[in-house]
This record gives sequence, structure tokens and C-alpha cells, in this order.
Amino acid sequence: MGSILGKRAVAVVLACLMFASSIQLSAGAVYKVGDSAGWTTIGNVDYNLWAATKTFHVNDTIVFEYNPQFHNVMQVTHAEFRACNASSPISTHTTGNDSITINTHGHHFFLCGVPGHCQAGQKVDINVLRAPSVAPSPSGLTPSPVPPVTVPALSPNDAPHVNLQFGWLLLVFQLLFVFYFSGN
Ligand SMILES: [Cu+2]
Repeated sequence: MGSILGKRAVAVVLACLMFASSIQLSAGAVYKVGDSAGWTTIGNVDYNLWAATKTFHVNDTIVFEYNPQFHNVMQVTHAEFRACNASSPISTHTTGNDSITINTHGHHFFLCGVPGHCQAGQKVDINVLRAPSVAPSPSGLTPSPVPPVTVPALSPNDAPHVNLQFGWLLLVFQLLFVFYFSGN
């Protein structure tokens, strides 16, 4: 049947694909706003403090989890953010599980448009740094299809590392698999 060389070529191509996919997996992080508290007025969550503990990068995703009967998410301008003005939002999200991928650097202002909620502190400023490549250590969570609920359990510093390791593990198995069969 096919030469060992041919099968090894296939193995190399597969290996490259595996490696490429592992890189892609660690491209963007997912952050659940408020962590386990979610997006709420209960408990006086300090969303400024929450945001201050994160280092956001372009292509990161923020998830707002809340009861859509009581809250919503509006992206607003800086002026509207400061004034808690929900009259002309840039965009409005109402599903109760809103994933928003940040595509640009700079400040992204969000508030709850339900009367009184923004004034009560249900507002968050997501500041995305200009130069994501400067990051001294990989930060942010894995964008894996895991439900957002499990996301805060992971350390932001561990996820990309784990992802990359997982990609390499797959690669190794792939190579072993192909070489095993090319040997027969
Ligand atoms: Cu609200």
C-alpha cells in the first residue's frame, strides 16, 4: 500500500493542523461579568472592581448572565455611562445570557437600562488595552464551548496554557497513531 513517506507526510500535515487549531483555541478569553454574582443589583457587586482585576484584550468575550425579566444590557457612550442615560444605547441585549466579543481596543461602556439599576451600580467599563501582544504572561480564559457558569472557576492565567498543552497532547497522539499504522 502507500509508502511510509506518504503516510508520514500525512502525519506532518495533520500535526500542523492540530497545532494550528490549538493556537486558535487560545486566541480570545471569556469573562463572565461579576463572576458568580453575574449581572445584578443584588449584593452591590462592584463592577469597577471586577473589571479592574481583569486584563481585557481584543477578541475577548464578555458574558452578561442575568434574569431577563429584571435586567438588560445596553452598550452606551462614555457620557451616557456617566449619566446613567439609557435613552439611546449603541446596542441592547436582552437574552439573559449575552456574549459580547470585543473587537476594538479602548473603553466599552455597558449599563442596565432598567430604571434605577445603573444608578445602583449596575454598570461596567470594559477597557481593552491597545497592545495585546505586549502581555507579559498569557491572561484570559479559554473560549471553549463550556457553559459560561464554569468559566470563573478557572484561573485566567492557566487556561491558555492548558489549551496549548491539550493541543500538543492531541498532536502527539495523532503522530503515534499514524506512525503505528505506517509501521504495519
Ligand atoms: Cu438591572
